[in-house]
Amino acid sequence: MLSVEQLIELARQGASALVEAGNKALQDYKSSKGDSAPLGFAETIYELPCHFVMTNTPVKTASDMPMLTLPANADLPTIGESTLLSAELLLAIAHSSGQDVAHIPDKVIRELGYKLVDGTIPGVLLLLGKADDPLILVDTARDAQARGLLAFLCGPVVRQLQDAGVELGLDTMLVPLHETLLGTALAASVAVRAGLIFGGVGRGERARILHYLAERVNVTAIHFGDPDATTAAVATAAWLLSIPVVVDRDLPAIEHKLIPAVKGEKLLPLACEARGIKTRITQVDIPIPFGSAFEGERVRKPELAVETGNNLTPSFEILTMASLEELEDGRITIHGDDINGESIGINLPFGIVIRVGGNKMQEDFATVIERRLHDWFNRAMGVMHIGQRDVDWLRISRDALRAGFQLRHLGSIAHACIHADFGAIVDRVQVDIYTNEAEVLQQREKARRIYRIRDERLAGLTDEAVDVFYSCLLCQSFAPNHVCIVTPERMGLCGSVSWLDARASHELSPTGACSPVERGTMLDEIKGDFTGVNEYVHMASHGALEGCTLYSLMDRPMTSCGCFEVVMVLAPEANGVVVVGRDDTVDTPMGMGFSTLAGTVGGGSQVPGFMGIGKRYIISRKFLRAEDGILRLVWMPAALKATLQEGIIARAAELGEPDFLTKIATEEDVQDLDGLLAWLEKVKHPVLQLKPMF
Ligand code: SF4
Ligand code: NI
Ligand code: CU1
Repeated sequence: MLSVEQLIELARQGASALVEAGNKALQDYKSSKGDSAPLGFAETIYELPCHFVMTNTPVKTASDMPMLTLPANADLPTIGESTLLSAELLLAIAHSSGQDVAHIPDKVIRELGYKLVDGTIPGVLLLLGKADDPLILVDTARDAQARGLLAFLCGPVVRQLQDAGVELGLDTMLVPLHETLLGTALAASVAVRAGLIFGGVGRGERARILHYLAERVNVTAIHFGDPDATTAAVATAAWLLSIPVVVDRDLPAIEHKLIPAVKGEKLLPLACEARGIKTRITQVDIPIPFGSAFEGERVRKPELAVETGNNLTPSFEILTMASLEELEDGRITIHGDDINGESIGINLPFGIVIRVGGNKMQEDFATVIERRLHDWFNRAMGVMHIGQRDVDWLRISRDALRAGFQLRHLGSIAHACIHADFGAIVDRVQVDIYTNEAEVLQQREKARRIYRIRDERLAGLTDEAVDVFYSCLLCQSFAPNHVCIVTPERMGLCGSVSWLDARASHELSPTGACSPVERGTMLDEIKGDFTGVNEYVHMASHGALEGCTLYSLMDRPMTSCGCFEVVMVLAPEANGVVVVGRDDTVDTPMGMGFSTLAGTVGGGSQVPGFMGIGKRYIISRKFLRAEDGILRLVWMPAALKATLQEGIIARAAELGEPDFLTKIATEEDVQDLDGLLAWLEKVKHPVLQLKPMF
């Protein structure tokens, strides 16, 4: 067995070879492409992210990049850092030379943010090396999926999993990064950007990022196979970032760093335990794999066996509350035929009626639970669910069918998941599934009446109509001082937490992320300035903030953690605001796209003139109320405008501008700021008449 000293010596050799390779590649890149050739990764504003946060040297071009070094007497962290920076440089050069490098864009990290904070993704796993027995590797990967871990793969394991027929990609949460261990730098890049995007860490803040990673980012690693110099060097890089490495070889144990699994233990539980990652598996009695890792998976035409809805057949789903006496827990009834192994290529009418009861259950929570059906159904491998209510749409794959999956299993999924996630308020779950057209149509009429009643209730649910608002502090796990105040007319900036969600979440776990926030005394109605809110925000932000207003962009706006759906910024020259969403690929007239603008506002900071918001807030009556509401909107991407058009027309009409929609410029109308200003004149945009914003 290697001694610790021998391992460190090995790491030193590995790091030294990587440093040399990095420097040589940089030289070659400069001589072939020139000193001013661009160097870096696409779709990130953080250049070479590890380099960005570890050093103070901005890098845009090849000549900006300093030579890498490794002092002769380097200690472990220094060896790790040199390894990390060399690996990142090598990949950046490959990327800048046009090679395919699996770099993860900033916006994907923002998107993952909510899943990381709400525990859907409990941690990140690196699978490295080459497994002796591919079956053990497949088993580990499947286990990781069942636990909802986000797994990054580097080295021969990528090939091994592909050969075993395991589907890889972000959709399945098994993300191949590189065929060598260099890919570890791409995983590190994701981890450090969590700190840059959510944690408010800035360029060159080396000590802060290392502290942040140690405290807040749960990454663990498993290495398969014999270690060589590169492996040892990569391990030191992992340790620098507080990532423990579990190995399947007889190596010396180093506390919190190197954990040999030699007694036949399962690798994954060991790796999770080493980093304190708590995973929870919801046991569902169905014949196909089930886990949050499959949520993003698609069922495409060639694999399709059974389809419901999608305008081909009538379809609906609804969850209602019933009294305990009416319900028999776990009872699932199929009205009509269920599918079976023969049901290839059929379209089926489909309705699912779920009734739940419990002593703490409230009518309002029914919609909260109903909306989760989408996530839960998608967790079954080979089942794809889209939409909700009476525009829901299911696809079931041939593989799932062959494995014995039937519609009644959707009932099993709902039953198990409701108990697991809403056990504190729901005691009994009963499911009825309809597949014959007449009954589906009849039940759908009933469901539609309930949707209507719910919509009316929701429309009446204004900020003034409720006693309390709610906080959401989920994102504090990444953005320590961030506080969302969630009101009926302003949902959390991630777009996933409405006032009803927050209320249900408080009911489920009274000491959890959401608490009631009393208004206190009203200081300013238009701005939404309340003493109770201010006191709460001061306390919950650990004194970082004096408070925040609910409806103003300019005066103490709400903080932004980093997972916002849309960023809104002041365009001073235009006397208005511009919004751009995470999915929008277009640049604003100021020449900056979503990522660049988003980079100015993350980390739980309060920046007047910049704010992250939920998409639907744009069409709320409380949107920007202190600054004349939606009439301040001067530019937005065409796609976002199309999504929200009905709401925009309605809000603007209430403010006396029925034709307002056509006055908001998009990328199709203007290219730059001058173009925007000319446009505003041309369409007689209402901002021309409004008072200056500051
Ligand atoms: Fe994070 Fe706010 Fe969404 Fe809660 S509501 S998850 S704090 S963004
Ligand atoms: Ni039960
Ligand atoms: Cu967030």
